[in-house]
Amino acid sequence: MRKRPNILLTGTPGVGKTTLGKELAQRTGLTYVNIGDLAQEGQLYDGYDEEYQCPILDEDRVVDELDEKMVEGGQIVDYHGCDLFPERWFHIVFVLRTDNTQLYTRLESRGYTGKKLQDNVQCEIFQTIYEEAVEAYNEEIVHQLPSNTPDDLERNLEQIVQWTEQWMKDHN
Ligand code: DAT
Repeated sequence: MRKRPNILLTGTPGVGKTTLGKELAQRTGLTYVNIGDLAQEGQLYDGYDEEYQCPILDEDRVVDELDEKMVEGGQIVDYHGCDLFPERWFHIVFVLRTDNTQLYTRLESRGYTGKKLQDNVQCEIFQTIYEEAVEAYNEEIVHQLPSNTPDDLERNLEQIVQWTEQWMKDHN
């Protein structure tokens, strides 16, 4: 069977991971995996976070659930965190970045308010997820992508499609 790469799309909520990931799956034939949806379907939770009013992910069960697919390859994983996954899973990691004002508007229209809204915008300002990514993976495979406009989206898609095609040529 042809070898295919695993790609991690990460970044603060609202930066555009889902939008990019789904379109990328269409264009490459790789499989899009949304960790939030996977956790919900399998109820892969371990308690409830009262402060943020959301269930807490059972990270070990998420990793167990996905491991077989990841070993096979060809997965595009979307999650707003990255240090819970085994380093060996990913061939490349993209951290999407969005300007603060833009992100604020996107999260507000998603219904985020108060502390949840502020903390998420602050997470982007402090580049928390980017730092998490360079700690968790070889810095050489971690790339930041601007994700502010539809032009950014198109450029990111083209770049990742090209990278994927090259990876498949090199590994098959
Ligand atoms: P995430 O999956 O990171 O939470 P999303 O894909 O749901 O983000 O996108 C959040 C919102 O922003 C959604 O309304 C689509 C919009 N969006 C995503 N990428 C964009 C881009 N490059 N330019 C403009 N809007 C974008």
